[in-house]
Amino acid sequence: MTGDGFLDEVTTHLLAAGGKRLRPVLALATATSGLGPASREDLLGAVAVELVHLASLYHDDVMDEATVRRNVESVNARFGNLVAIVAGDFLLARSAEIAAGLGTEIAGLLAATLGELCQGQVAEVHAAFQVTRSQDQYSTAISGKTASLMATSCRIGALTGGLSRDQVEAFTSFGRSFGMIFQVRDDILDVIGTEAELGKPAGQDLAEGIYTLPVLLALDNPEVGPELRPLLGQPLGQPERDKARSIVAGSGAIADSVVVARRYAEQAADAARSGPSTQLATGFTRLAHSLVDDLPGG
Ligand code: GRG
Repeated sequence: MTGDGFLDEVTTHLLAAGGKRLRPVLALATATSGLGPASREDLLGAVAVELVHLASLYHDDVMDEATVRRNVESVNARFGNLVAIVAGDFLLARSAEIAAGLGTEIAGLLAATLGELCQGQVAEVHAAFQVTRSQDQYSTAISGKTASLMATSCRIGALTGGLSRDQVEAFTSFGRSFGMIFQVRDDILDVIGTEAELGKPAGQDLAEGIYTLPVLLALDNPEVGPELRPLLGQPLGQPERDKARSIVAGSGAIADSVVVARRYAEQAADAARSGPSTQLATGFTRLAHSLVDDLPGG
């Protein structure tokens, strides 16, 4: 709390709305091998990563002109863009302050991750409406905008938990692969999910010109690419969005994207196995596979 009632209201708006708290869970599970108890340092590391995530949601919703986040009105919709941006900055400042108290390695790591988030986000914006976006460009962008903070969450947990250097590297690698699965899954669901399941309109990425893995795979497919390509490259109205979604969904691109997600899940499981605890390896492996298993053909 800041002592300023308005700033407190804005900065706690999304916190109070919930969220899965996935990044702190990764940090704390890594730090404690899922066995607890967590130390004060473990908890502060977990808070620092969630605050960076939260700040990124504040800024992302301004960029996307979002109206809903975590099933409540988004911060920009409720308080305006200017307040949302500065409140996001405030959350980042709080995270940096906490990280500084955890030492220079963690403070430097979080600052570098913030840079990666921005690079990933800029790469995505830059590629908007480009039907020539490559799968490598896609992977680099999602590694920055999503997987980097998951990797750092595990790494910070490994550091505060006092794991060996080899284990720090192994869990960082687990977090990176886990983040890749998470984003590929999200991108698959954007094509095949319903508004009720997603909590946001389906096909939103397609409509906004963000061509993700399933779309890029469909574009590369000689059977459906020629039908899909002319629809893309511009903002889509509802009928075109539905048509593009159904072309991608009916093309085999979803199954091929699930294969990619499964490959990341195997990498994640390999990394988790090098940790100090079989219990954590089992838990993390299940978590990674659970993101793939309920996808079609997963
Ligand atoms: C100011 C930190 C900062 C970054 C600026 C805006 C930006 C650059 C990056 C955007 C990064 C972003 C929002 C990526 C998407 C990550 C993602 C998968 C969000 C959803 O995560 P969940 O499902 O959300 O874990 P909950 O609500 O459960 O916490």
